[in-house]
Amino acid sequence: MMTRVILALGSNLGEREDTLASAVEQLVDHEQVRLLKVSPIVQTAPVGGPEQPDYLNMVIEVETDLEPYALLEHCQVVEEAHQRRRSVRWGPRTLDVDVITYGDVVSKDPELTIPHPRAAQRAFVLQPWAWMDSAAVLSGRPVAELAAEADDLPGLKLYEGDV
Ligand code: A4P
Ligand code: MG
Repeated sequence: MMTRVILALGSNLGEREDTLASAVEQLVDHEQVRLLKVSPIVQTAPVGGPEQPDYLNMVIEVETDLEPYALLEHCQVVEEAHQRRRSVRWGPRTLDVDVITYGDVVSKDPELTIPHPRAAQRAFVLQPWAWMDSAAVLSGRPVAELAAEADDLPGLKLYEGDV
């Protein structure tokens, strides 16, 4: 049985746009993962953590029959393939891949909390998601409405490439 999943990607070090493109490619280059939708890329001011560069963020929707923990592990393999180093919490990174939703599954496990515990407050996840799917709902609320209420919305703009 295939489940629909939202994955969020973020990068604020290195060749951010290339990293996102290559990460999406690697995430869906798996027999058990199929790409359904891709959001626009947004440039976002960092939320939390130390002073750090702006992020590029995006989300994708995939369909998978990987179990949630196997999917998380796959995401972490892709992070590691992009020189992700875990040092400071909320610190700068070449690539972060978060599982935002996994079907209707709700899990409070700190190893894998679903829906992602901070997604409902973060425009850097919600706005690209709403642009990708205007009918999207998170925990019973329209994603577009949640995005409009998020504190970090003013720091977000559509990314149209470095000129
Ligand atoms: N984990 C639990 N639930 C999940 C989930 N749903 N998806 C665990 C992914 N991982 C989940 O993550 C730490 C642990 O969370 C993992 O071992 C996993 O088992 P991490 O990626 O190692 O560390 P992190 O990303 O620094 O921590 P965290 O708490 O996930 O950070 P956030 O909340 O994701 O914030 N500002 C902008 N503009 N754009 C960003 O993308 N990202 C962050 C990271 C902060 N500020 C940002 C952005
Ligand atoms: Mg993370």
